[in-house]
Amino acid sequence: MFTRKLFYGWKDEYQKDVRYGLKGKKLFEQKSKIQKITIFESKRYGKALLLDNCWMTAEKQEKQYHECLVHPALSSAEELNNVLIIGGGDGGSARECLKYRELKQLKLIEIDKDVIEISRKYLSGIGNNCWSDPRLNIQIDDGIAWVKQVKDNSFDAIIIDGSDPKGPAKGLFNKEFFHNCKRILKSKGVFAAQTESPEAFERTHIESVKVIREVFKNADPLYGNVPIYPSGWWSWTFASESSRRYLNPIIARSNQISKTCEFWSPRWQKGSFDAIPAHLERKLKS
Ligand code: SPD
Repeated sequence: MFTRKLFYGWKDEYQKDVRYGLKGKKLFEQKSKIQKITIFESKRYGKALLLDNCWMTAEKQEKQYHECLVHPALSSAEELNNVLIIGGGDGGSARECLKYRELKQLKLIEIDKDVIEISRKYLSGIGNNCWSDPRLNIQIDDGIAWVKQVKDNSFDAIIIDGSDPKGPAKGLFNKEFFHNCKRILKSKGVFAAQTESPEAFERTHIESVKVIREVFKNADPLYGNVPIYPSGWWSWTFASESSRRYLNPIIARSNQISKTCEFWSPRWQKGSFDAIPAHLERKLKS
């Protein structure tokens, strides 16, 4: 009786003998063709989205994730004519991309149409105006298969905003997929991917960065905090063929964008690329 009362109202993600939870109430749950989709209203971080019981995003901390995934890439790519997002059905990455006035076309490939519909209904503040922006073109498709048939040198930046490497997102972490991304990215373009927690999923993180480094001439991880994700410590990895251009935001662009951000700024980015813990630096070299 006591235990039931104590745990009532909590939603937890379980990973390796640790649980990461928020208090609140479930608003909606549905099984789509692809996965279980849950909307949970948390007391601390507002409405949140879970896929197969794993936290994906929450209204009051999504900027910590989306700004840090998108801006190192879009502030430094040579041009922004054509940008691609794989995943990102909640609209947060699209919203950040569409802040760039010079961006002409944004293609979003999402495997699960229900994630988009449910996010638009329950998490409308995350996608915000992105859904009605004429530059956004949405296609419901499996991004892993879709990239295989895209022509070489098609995109100026590619953002991989998928979920964790299991189920439908497993192939977003493999070498063949990264090779296709490199092939369809222009040589002065920038690739960005979420690469999991260096604490809760250290092995996956290290392996993902290493594989991206085997494929691209230049690639570096960036570390930040997303409190609802396992351990709260998260990573994104940026890559480019021409140089480590993602380290250097183009000033005219970053001045315009950083004013709109809560977390990302060129200064934050510089410090965070530099703040790589010693043990991770060693493991990434070995
Ligand atoms: N463990 C959660 C990893 C989720 C990364 N993508 C989230 C999608 C947010 N747009």
